[in-house]
Amino acid sequence: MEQRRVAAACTLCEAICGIRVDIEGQQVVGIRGDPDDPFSKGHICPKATALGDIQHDPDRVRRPLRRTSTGFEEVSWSEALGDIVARTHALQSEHGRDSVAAYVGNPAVHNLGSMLYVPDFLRTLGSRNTYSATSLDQLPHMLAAAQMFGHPLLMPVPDVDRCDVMVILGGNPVVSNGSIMTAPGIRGRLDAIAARGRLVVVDPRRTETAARATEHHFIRPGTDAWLLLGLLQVLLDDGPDWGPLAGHVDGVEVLHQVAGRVRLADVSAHTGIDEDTVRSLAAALRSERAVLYGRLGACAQRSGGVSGWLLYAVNAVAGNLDRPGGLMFTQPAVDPVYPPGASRKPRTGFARWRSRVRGLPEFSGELPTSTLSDEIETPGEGQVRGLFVWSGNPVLSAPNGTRLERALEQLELLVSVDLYVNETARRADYVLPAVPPLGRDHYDVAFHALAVRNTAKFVAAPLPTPGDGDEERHDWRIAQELMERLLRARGAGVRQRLSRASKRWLGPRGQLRLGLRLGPWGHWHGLSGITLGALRSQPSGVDLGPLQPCVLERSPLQRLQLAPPQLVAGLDDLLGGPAADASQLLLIGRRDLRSANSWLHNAPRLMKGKSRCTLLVHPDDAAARGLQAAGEAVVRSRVGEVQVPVEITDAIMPGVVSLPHGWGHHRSGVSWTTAAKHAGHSVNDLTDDAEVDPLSGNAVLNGVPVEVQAIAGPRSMATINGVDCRDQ
Ligand SMILES: Nc1nc2c(c(=O)[nH]1)N[C@H]1C(S)=C(S)[C@@H](COP(=O)(O)OP(=O)(O)OC[C@H]3O[C@@H](n4cnc5c(=O)[nH]c(N)nc54)[C@H](O)[C@@H]3O)O[C@H]1N2
Ligand SMILES: Nc1nc2c(c(=O)[nH]1)N[C@H]1C(S)=C(S)[C@@H](COP(=O)(O)OP(=O)(O)OC[C@H]3O[C@@H](n4cnc5c(=O)[nH]c(N)nc54)[C@H](O)[C@@H]3O)O[C@H]1N2
Ligand code: SF4
Ligand SMILES: [Mo]
Repeated sequence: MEQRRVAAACTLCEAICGIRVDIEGQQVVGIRGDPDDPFSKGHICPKATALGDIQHDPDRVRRPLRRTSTGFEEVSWSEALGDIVARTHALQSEHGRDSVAAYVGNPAVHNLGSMLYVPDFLRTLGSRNTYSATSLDQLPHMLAAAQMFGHPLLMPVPDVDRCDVMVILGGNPVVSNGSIMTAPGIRGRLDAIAARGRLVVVDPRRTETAARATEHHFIRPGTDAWLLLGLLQVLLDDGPDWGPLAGHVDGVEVLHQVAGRVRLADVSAHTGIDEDTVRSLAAALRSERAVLYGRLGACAQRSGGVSGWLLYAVNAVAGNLDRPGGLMFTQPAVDPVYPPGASRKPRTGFARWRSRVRGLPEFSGELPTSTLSDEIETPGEGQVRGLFVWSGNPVLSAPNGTRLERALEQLELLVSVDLYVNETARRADYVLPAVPPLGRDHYDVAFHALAVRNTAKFVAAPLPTPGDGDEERHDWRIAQELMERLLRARGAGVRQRLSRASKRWLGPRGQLRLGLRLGPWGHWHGLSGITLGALRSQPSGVDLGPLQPCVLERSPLQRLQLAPPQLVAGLDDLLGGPAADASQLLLIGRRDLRSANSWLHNAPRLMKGKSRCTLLVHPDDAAARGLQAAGEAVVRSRVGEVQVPVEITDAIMPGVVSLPHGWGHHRSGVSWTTAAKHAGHSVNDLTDDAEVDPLSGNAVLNGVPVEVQAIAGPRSMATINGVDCRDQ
C-alpha cells in the first residue's frame, strides 16, 4: 500500500512539537520528530507516538451514545442533538439560564475548532454556571495578567533562550514540557541555562528539573507568596530598576507598603527557606538577564492568587519585565488577546458576581470548579440541573471528585463531548464523540501566544475527517450545531440566527485566515505578511524571531498596574492566617512524562513498566509511621481516603508526600480498557473542594493536609470510599 509522510503538530501538551506522520492507507504506521520545524527542531517526547494509538483506539467512542436503563446505546446525531437541545431549552425555560452549566476541560485549549467555537456556544447557553480547568490551574496567572496588564491572556513568558539566571517556582518543565512557556525541547534549553549561568528550582520535591539545576531549595507547600514577599522586600530595599518601563508603572508606593508588612524571619519560618537564601535569590534576580518563573505548584495552592500577582511584580521590580532575558510578552500571528473586531478595552473584570452557594468570585465569566458540586446539590433558584462537559474529566481532575461523581447522578441532563467514555462521561445521558487530534487541522491559537519565540504553524489534518456523517464530528461543528438549534428552540430572530450561522460558513480555516490577516504579522507587513496560504506552503512552521519588548504596545492599559487593589486585598488573608503546623503532613501533586492529566492511560505503549501512581514519602516520615518500601499505605484527608503503594525517597521534603493526579480508572462503565488495567487511585479523592485560594477561588491541589498510615500484613483489598479499586 502506498505510504505518505505528512508534517503535523503534536497537540498533547503545550510544547506543540512538529512531527512527521507516516500513513499507509488510513493507518498511522509511524510518528517521529520533524527536524525541519524551526521551533522544535525534531524534538518530541514519548507521548507523540500515542497520537496514532488514539486515532485507532477501538475503545474510542465513534457514534453518539445515549444512556438507557442497561447502559449506552448508539443513536443518530440528529436524535442526540435534538433531544439534548429540547431538554436544555426546557430546563432553562423553567428554571432560568443558570440551571444548565458547562465545564470545559483542558484539551479544548489544544484544539483550534474548540478555541474558536465553544465560547460562542457558552455565550448562547448564557449561564453564569460556567466552569473550566482554568480554576484548577492557571487562574491566578490570568487574574494577575488581567489586572496588571489589562487582559487575562497577556501572560508573560520567560525568555529561556536568553536568560542567564532562571528561578523556577513550582514548575517541573522537564516532565511537563513547560507550561505558560511553550518551548519544545525545554530540557536542552534549561541545560543551556545551567551551563551558562544559574538555574534554581524551588520545589517541595527534588524534581527531574531540580536534578538538572545548579541549585534546589525545598519550600513548604502553600507558602510561595511568603517567599515572594521576601524577595520583593530585598529587591525594593536595593531600589528598583525600571528600564524602559520607568514612568509607565503605577503602584510602586503600595508595593513598598506591602513589602514592609513582613519580616524575613517570618518568611523563613513559613517557607522553610533561610534568610540568606532569600537574599541570594533576590541578588540573582538582579542580574542583567534573569527571570523568575512560577507555575502550577505556585498557583494551585492556598496562596496562589497572591503568588500569581507577586511573581509578575517581583520580575518588574528586579527590572526583568519586558526585557530580553527576562519575562516577556509574545506577538502571536493570530492574536487571542485582540481577535479580529475585538476592542482594545481593558479586560480586568473580577468578582463582578459571585457563586450562589459559597459566594466565590467570578473571573472571566467563570466560577471556580471547586464549587460545582455545591451548585448541583444545593436546592433553590439557580440550582444546576443540567451540565455539558466538554473535553473534561472533572471526576478525576477536580477536588473531591467522589463528591462530584455523586452530585452528577442528581442531574436531569449530563452531556459529555469527548473521545472516550471517561470517569465523568460514564454518568452522562449522552456522549457525543469528537474527532481525535490527527483528524483535525491545527493552528495553535493559545500556545503560539505563550511561546518563548514568535512562531506560526498551520497543519492540515493528516487524516482528514469530514465529520458530517454518522461518526465523530469536529468539536467546532458540535458546538455550532448545538448553538444554532438552541437559538431555534428559543425562537431567536432571523438576524441573530444568521449572524451566529455565519461562522459555520467560515469554518475554522476561514476564521484563521481572517485572524492571520488582521493579526500583528498580517497585512501590516504588506506582501510579506503572513497568510494561511503562506503557512500552508511551509508546513513545518515559520520562525518570527525572538520575543521583543512590547508590553506598552500590547497592553490596553495606559499604565501597568503593579499593585491592583483587588489583589493587594488578598494579603490580609495570607498574613492573618495561622502559622503552619509543622507536624501536619502535606500532600502535593506530581506529573510523569507519559501521562497527560487523566486521559493518556489507554495507550498500551505508554503503560509499560511499574505503577506510576505511588505515594512519595521522606525516610523520616516513613520511619515515624512504620511505612515499608514497596508496602502500601492508607492516605486520609478531610474528604476521603485512598490506599496506595509507597515509595520512600529523600527527594521529597520531610513533612510532605506526593501523589500524581489523573488516576483512578477502576470505575465501571468507562470505555478505557487498558487504563482500567493500571487503574491507580485518584488524588482528587483526597483534595478538598471546601478549600480554595481565598483571593482567586482557584482550587487547592497542593498542600492538602493528610494522615498516612501503614497497612500491616500482606497487600489487602483496596477500597476507596467503599469502592473496590485495587490496581488490577
Ligand atoms: N490533584 C490535582 N488535580 C489536577 C491537577 C494537579 O496538578 N493535581 N492538574 C489540573 C490541571 S492543570 C488541569 S489542566 C486539569 C485537567 O482536567 P480536565 O481538563 O478536566 O481533564 P483531562 O484529564 O485533561 O481530560 C480531558 C478529556 O478530554 C478528552 N479529549 C481529549 N481531546 C479531546 C478533543 O479534542 N475533543 C474532545 N471533545 N475531547 C477530548 C479526553 O478523552 C479526556 O476524557 O486537571 C487538574 N487537576
Ligand atoms: N507529562 C505531562 N505533561 C503535562 C501534563 C501532564 O499531565 N503530564 N499536564 C499539562 C498541564 S494541563 C499543565 S497545567 C502543565 C503543568 O506544568 P507544571 O507547572 O510544570 O506542573 P507540574 O509538573 O505539576 O509541576 C508543579 C511542581 O510544583 C511543585 N509543587 C507542589 N506544591 C508546591 C508549592 O506549594 N510550592 C512550590 N514552589 N512548588 C510546589 C511540584 O512538586 C511540582 O514539581 O503540564 C502540562 N504537561
Ligand atoms: S513534548 Fe511530547 S506531548 Fe508535548 S507536544 Fe512535544 S511530543 Fe507532544
Ligand atoms: Mo493544566
